[in-house]
Amino acid sequence: MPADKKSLSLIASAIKKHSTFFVAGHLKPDGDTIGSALALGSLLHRLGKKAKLFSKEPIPEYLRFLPSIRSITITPKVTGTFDCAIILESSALERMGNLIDSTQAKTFINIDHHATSTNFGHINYLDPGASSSAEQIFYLFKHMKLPISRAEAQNLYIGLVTDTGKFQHANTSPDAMLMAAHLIEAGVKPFEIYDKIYATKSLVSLKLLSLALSTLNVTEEGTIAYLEVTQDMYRASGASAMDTEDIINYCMMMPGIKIGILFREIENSKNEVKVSFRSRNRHDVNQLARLFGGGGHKNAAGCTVQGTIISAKKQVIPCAVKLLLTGLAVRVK
Ligand SMILES: [Mn+2]
Repeated sequence: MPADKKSLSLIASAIKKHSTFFVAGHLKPDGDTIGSALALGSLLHRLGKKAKLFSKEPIPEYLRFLPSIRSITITPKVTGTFDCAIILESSALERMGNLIDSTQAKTFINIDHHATSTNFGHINYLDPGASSSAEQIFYLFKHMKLPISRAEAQNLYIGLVTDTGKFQHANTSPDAMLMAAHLIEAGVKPFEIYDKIYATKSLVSLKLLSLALSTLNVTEEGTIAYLEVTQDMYRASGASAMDTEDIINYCMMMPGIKIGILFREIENSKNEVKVSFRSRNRHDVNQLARLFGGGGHKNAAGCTVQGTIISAKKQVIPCAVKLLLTGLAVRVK
């Protein structure tokens, strides 16, 4: 077990010592934040603790099948005080949505596997080498010598499988795979989880995807792929803007593609185009999006461009070509 034994011992003694607990993960909750919170909540309940789980933002549809999902209270603000607050994968209290402030718990425990984590807690269990916060909670179970129930294993597995991109991302370590083996032994059925999380597309969203893919194109050098979604496609498929989320990822499925771009007409205007970017490695599409008044992260960003899709393409694609050639995001006339 590679985990940081010192932090785990501190957490275990804090859990033993205290009786009321606040547990929450980050805004825009994902499989890892929710799965880890549920497994941790269950650990605390089994030890006879009063633990309350919170999220500022609603649970995404694909996670609502989880058996104990209703134990998470969705609320903009939590009142009252707790002996101990355990915050999962949040770089600071703001990332958790400031559900409570630093006066509302005696002890703050910060559990995070991101490189961006900071030491805001009284106890900080930070492990950028862990695949997921679920992996960290898994080590807490092991450290406290608690056998993992089937429901707990399922929640931890959701965190592991979603954060590793179904065991495909760079964080898929030998330890992550060993953890998966333990969870399967504890009763997880990977094919059931796959169906619940990934076999969830609607017919209309797949019809929209087929229309969008028919516009897929690459630039001459074969390094930029782009496609579009128009109002006509929404009408023909019956889908809506909500169904466009994954479409851009298809750009990145071809070898040699460094930047992917989705041009999307806004549902009620033909004169405004949402542009989403994806990129690989050092190619910084955040800079590209900022050229057009948008932003995001190095490898995923977006902006809105006035005009038609044709004019948006004329403005944006040459800038993307230039970025790849020079590393600079500049307007190209
Ligand atoms: Mn995570």
